[in-house]
Formats: sequence, C-alpha cells, structure tokens
Amino acid sequence: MTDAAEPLAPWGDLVADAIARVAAASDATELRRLDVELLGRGSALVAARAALASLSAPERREAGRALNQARADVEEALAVRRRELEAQERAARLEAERMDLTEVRPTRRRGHLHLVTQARDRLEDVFVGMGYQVAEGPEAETDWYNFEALNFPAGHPARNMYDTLYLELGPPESTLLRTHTSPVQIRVMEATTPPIYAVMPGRCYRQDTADASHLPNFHQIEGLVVDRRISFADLAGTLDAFTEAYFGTGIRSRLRPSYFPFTEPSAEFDITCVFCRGDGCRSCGRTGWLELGGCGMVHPNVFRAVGYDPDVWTGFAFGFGIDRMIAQRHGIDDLRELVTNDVRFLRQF
Ligand code: 2NL
Repeated sequence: MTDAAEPLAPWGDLVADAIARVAAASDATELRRLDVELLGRGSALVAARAALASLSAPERREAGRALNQARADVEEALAVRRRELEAQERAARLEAERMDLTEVRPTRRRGHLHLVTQARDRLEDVFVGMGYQVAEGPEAETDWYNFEALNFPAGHPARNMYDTLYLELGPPESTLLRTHTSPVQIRVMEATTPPIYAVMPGRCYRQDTADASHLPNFHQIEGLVVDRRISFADLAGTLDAFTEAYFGTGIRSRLRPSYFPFTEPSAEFDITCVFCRGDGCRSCGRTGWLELGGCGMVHPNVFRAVGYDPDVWTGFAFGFGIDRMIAQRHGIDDLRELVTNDVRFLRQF
C-alpha cells in the first residue's frame, strides 16, 4: 500500500456511519440533505474517487471497485429510507383525509328500490309462494331461442309483430336483443326434465319509439308449467289464484280467445278493473276489465324443439308486461315516467 491509498483506508467505518445516518433520517428534507452530503460534489466519496488517479493500475482497479461498492451501498440505503418515509407520509395523509362514509344523516331521505324492481320482487314472491322457481337468461339471444324454437319459422308473419333489434354479430338477423322472456323458458326446458313450475322475469327490447303506452326497453314476467295431464283449467285456476294473491280479494280474472304461435289454444288474460272494481270507468273503457297479458297451452312444436315428447308432456305458459301492470296499479298515465328517473316521481313509491 502506498501513501496515496490512505484516504481509501477507513471505508468500512465511513460507509457504516453513512448508512446509520440515512436510516435515522426523520423526513424527506433531511434525506435530501444527506444525499448531497454523502454522494454530492463535496463528499468524501467523490474526493476518494479523485484520489484514485495517483494509484498504480492494479491498486486503482481494486480501490475503484471498493469505492463503487461503497457508493452503491449508500445509494441503496438512501432508496430504502426514501421508500419507508414515503409510505409513512402516505399512511399519515390517508389517515388525515379519511372520511366516515357510514355516517347517518337522519334528516336526509333514504333511497329505496325502483318501482319496477319492487313490482318484480313482489311478483316473484307470489309465484314462489305457489311453489314456482325463478329463472333468468341472457338479454342478447339467437334467432333460434327468440323465434325458431317458439314455433315462428323464418318468414313467419307473426315475426313482424315484434319490432326486433338485431345485433351486428354473426350472419344477418342471427343475433338479437330478446323481444320477450320466452327464450329463457326454452333454455330452462333444454336444461331440465319436467315437471317444471317456473317464472322468468326480465328486460326485453323492441324497436319502438317511447310514448305514453310503449317503451323500447320494458319488463316482462312469463310463467311456464310442464307436467303430465296439465289442462286449460289448470291454467285458468293458476291465473285466478295469482290475480287474487297479487291484486287482493275481489279482483278476478277472465280469458278471451287469442293467437300466439307458441301456444294452442291461446288467450288474452284480463283482470277486474282495479279502479272501479268492475263497474266500468274511464280507465277500463267502461268494460269493467283491464287487459294484463296473454297465455295458452304450450304448442306441441315448442315441445318438439326442446326434445320433449308432446304425447307425454303437457303445459301452459303466460306472460305479462310488468311496466303496464305497474301503470295500471298506480294510475300512472305515461310509461316514460318509469325510465325518466325524476326522483320527485320515484320517491312516491
Ligand atoms: C303477452 C303474452 C305469452 C307465452 C307468453 C310461452 C313461452 C313458451 C312456450 C309457450 Cl317457451 N308460451 N310464453 C305464452 C303466451 C303468452 O305472453 O302478451 N305477454 C306480455
């Protein structure tokens, strides 16, 4: 060792001392000051680097390596402490800025479920009380589930009654937004063997301009029963029991002949007018009855589409529009109120 190597000698102590001071730094400002003092232009490390010039080549290589290591150790200590201090500062800031979102302000009005959700829940409850299951399915459907399996062959004129919204997915008119909840019934039949007692509530879509009595996005609940020896009398009795359970005593139901491709025979389903209780008023067009939905005995072709033997299985199905039912029940004269979401309207229910 030559004299010139002397400034390099007490490295161990110097580095250990530097690391200890860094670890003890109490804030970012002190850390920045230490960074300059330990690694900056006036530091012992920089002075030692200048002193390397006076060493022989092999000594310079060795001392240079030691110097690099010392510098790396101090830099590492600074980085570790910087991260620690940042974490501490962030934790302190989060604690200081914390808000208690559980606070209850008793003077404020509390929110509640939307009218449509309340109605849907109540309808489900009535059917669950009658032993039915509740089933859901996709809103984007294939032509097969929405039409074909329901006995609407391609080109069938009844398809035009549904102003179908098609999706640009797959071949033209192969994917669509479901126009009714019936595709869920097809899916349930495909996935299970009878007996089936189920209701399918959900959103449906049609290409309609919203007005007082139409919504392009509306809600339906459909019911499906499949079992042995189910008759039209079972359908009529079930709908009458439902009517009384949902609308209250004194409200009865009646069926009128109708047509749907997926049921035969088919019927429209009316209930006693809930406003005049049958006497005749403006709401029911003086008939004493309100139209609620449709129903019928499941068409044999629908059973064939899902692989059920129509000589073994019988069943009925029905469907109501939830939004229209709400409008009738609450005397709402414009269905658009249900989607405008004006809280002054919604908070009444
Ligand atoms: C209405 C009429 C109805 C059905 C829906 C149905 C489903 C299957 C098989 C047979 Cl998978 N039928 N559903 C049957 C008759 C009427 O809805 O006016 N809804 C608002």
